[in-house]
Amino acid sequence: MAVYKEKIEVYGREGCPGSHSVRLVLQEKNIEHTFTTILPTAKPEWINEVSPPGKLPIVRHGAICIHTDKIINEYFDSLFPLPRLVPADPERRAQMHLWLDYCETKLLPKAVPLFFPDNRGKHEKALADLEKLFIFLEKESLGRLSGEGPYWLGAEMSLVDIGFFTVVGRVKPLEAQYGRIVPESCTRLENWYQVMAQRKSVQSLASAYT
Ligand SMILES: N[C@@H](CCC(=O)N[C@@H](CS)C(=O)NCC(=O)O)C(=O)O
Repeated sequence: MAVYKEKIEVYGREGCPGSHSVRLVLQEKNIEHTFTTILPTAKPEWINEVSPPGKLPIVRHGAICIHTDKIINEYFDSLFPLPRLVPADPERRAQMHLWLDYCETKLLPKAVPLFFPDNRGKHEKALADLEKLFIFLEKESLGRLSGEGPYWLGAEMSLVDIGFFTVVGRVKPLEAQYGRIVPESCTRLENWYQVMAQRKSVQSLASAYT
């Protein structure tokens, strides 16, 4: 892994999609970093000082301190441009942002009940909602954007793949428990998942985020 003058410290939590995405980006770019788990019950005061929303992940890079996964990931993409994860083309970049936002605001809240056994009463609704949502993504997102694929925006991987993988990559293994969650008709989504699951970055973090 490449080592840079100023060390990169990531503060987050295993199981947290934002922390997962930041770590995937650093793995993809082969950048040396440390990861420190911050538990909700033991949150140091400095977290609220550097991240006014008090949320994780947070990155310290020398004198710089940044929060919010999308901002952190774009920061790393500007700093360490290879492999490029933010498309150079403005239209592609806009699509990336639109779908990353959809992933965080629409997909993630529907999937969250499945991640917690305490929410058992909500599982049936979550599964029904996810079925509709995956069919929508297959047609309106991957169907329009991925072309010959295999990635969300086509031939090249981008932050949108990483964002969706932090959710879909956690939903798919739950099929062992619930049966099919991604409908059989969603062939693009299934292929995309299989390609992503084979990536070294994904495999190196698998035990912490499934
Ligand atoms: N994508 C957002 C998500 C932030 C978020 O909701 N993080 C959760 C953990 S996954 C959090 O820090 N919640 C408050 C806490 O745990 O104290 C970001 O990166 O800012």
